Amino acid sequence: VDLLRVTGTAKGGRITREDVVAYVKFVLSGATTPASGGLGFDLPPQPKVNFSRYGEIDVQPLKKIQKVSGAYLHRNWVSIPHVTQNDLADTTDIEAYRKAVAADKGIKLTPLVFLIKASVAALKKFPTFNSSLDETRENLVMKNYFHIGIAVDTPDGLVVPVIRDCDKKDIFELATELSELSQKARDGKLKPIEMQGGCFSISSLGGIGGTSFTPIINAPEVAILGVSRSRVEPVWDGENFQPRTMLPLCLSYDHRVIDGANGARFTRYLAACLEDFEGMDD
Ligand code: CAO
Repeated sequence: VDLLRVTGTAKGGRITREDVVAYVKFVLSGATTPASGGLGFDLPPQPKVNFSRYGEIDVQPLKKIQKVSGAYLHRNWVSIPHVTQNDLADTTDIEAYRKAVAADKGIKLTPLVFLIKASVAALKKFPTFNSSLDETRENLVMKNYFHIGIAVDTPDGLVVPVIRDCDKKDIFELATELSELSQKARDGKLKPIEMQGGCFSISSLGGIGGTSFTPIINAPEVAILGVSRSRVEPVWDGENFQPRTMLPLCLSYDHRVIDGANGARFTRYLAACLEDFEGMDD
């Protein structure tokens, strides 16, 4: 077995005996073949380049989190057929509500907590999005719980803590937990269990900017919601242009499990939940 082809699941990406056995079973199942010319990604090796020949350089080792998460991101990107569905949600009413809550109660809510609630509502309406392919790839494991992973940018790299049972928490509880978990993530104090068991992930770059992007699915989940920065746009209401706050949604889904029509339906439903957030039924 060429160990370069085996993904290690132990601490620090180390390859265990079980990883090798699983790899051999996978190849023997005929799911793919490492043979040249097949789909085994028999690519030329990364070239060794002496960059200092062209100018001054510094070499910085990758951080531990980058090395571990990089291997998984790479695996997920090449092994899952991603499709990204884009839509816009009108969050004008949410913005007004956020401002009112901040003024009345002094509590700061970001759009993310509403996105968590809307995601739970959409996962309930479209249960296939709350599933995982099992290791045989012949069964879907449907989940009756709603744990949402949130991508958090830390000085050491990307981590995804999981907020459990989001269906049982209101937006204020979610805001408190989100702030505690993201602080723990930035302090490097998350325990492994706090990053496990997610059903669906949200990657919000709205606090930074951008109009859309393609988030990478966090396997074994089958979909992830990317969120870009909302902005006020003129929206035609049939008679006039109205200034409305529009939030860009970018849903990547696993096309082996979810077809395009349901990808569009899920995203539209999620947007509709945000547009009518007070009537949101989760
Ligand atoms: N549109 C417009 N404004 C937004 C917004 C959006 N979609 N999302 C957040 N904002 C605003 C917030 O309201 C806040 O504004 P104020 O300070 O004026 O109230 C500001 O942007 C900063 O928000 P935040 O980023 O601190 O908070 P959050 O709850 O939106 O996100 C967290 C929390 C932890 C997810 C975020 O800090 C983070 O780490 N994001 C990066 C995630 C990431 O790296 N994803 C990529 C993964 S793939 O490589």
